[in-house]
Amino acid sequence: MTPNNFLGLPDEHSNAHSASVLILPIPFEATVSYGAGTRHGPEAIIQASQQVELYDREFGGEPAPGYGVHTLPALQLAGDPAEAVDQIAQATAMAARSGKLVVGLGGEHTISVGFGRGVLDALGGPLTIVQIDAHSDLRDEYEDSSYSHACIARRLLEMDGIEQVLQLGIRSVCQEEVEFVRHNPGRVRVWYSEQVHAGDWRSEFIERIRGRRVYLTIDVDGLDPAIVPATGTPEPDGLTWAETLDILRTLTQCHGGGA
Ligand SMILES: [Mn+2]
Repeated sequence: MTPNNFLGLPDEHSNAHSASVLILPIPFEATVSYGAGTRHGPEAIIQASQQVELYDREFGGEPAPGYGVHTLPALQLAGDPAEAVDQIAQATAMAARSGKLVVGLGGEHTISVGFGRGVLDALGGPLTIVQIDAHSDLRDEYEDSSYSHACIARRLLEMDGIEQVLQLGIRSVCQEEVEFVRHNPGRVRVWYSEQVHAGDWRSEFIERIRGRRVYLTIDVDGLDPAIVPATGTPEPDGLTWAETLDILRTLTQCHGGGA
């Protein structure tokens, strides 16, 4: 029987002691505004991961068993977003203090506020956020909640130690967000989807991440809904799979460490 962990790895490649990657399932759902089901996300990703070939054509081998990937127990979260964000921050900080690479699986995008705070608590700043998303998430408040999934980049930018947020694949913004970006050019940089399609992001992106520690957050709606239809807030003209991999490759080749 396949072990029920990320990628379905046997104990020798998935025990907490020797693994160099930790998967933290964060099944949070409290502020979704349209389609629902984010609380089932982590378990669905783990189930699907067990169908993936371990052989990676790009690396010419099986990198995951080599690194060792340990799946932590799913967090049991409070329904109140502020309380849940505190719990996520504590669990992330504990995982990040191990020195291993920590990957959080959501859950709605609000989890990134707790995850970012946890990374800062464990490792300190300065930290750059790279956000792949259809939405800027820069509202101060949405549907009476400052912890809404629509506000996560704004909450992250308020934390001491968050140097800048770099957003790629954005298609949907409001007036308030456009003005916020215009007034904070040093701390927020947006590359809209058409700019990524045109290759218009690379040089400045590299310039902004070179040597910096990075927390990468991926909202699945950043990719085109033809690739990831199972999102609560689909927007047309998203990033292709190849563009997304190009961004991830560029990031891993240029940054200076992170989560
Ligand atoms: Mn989004």
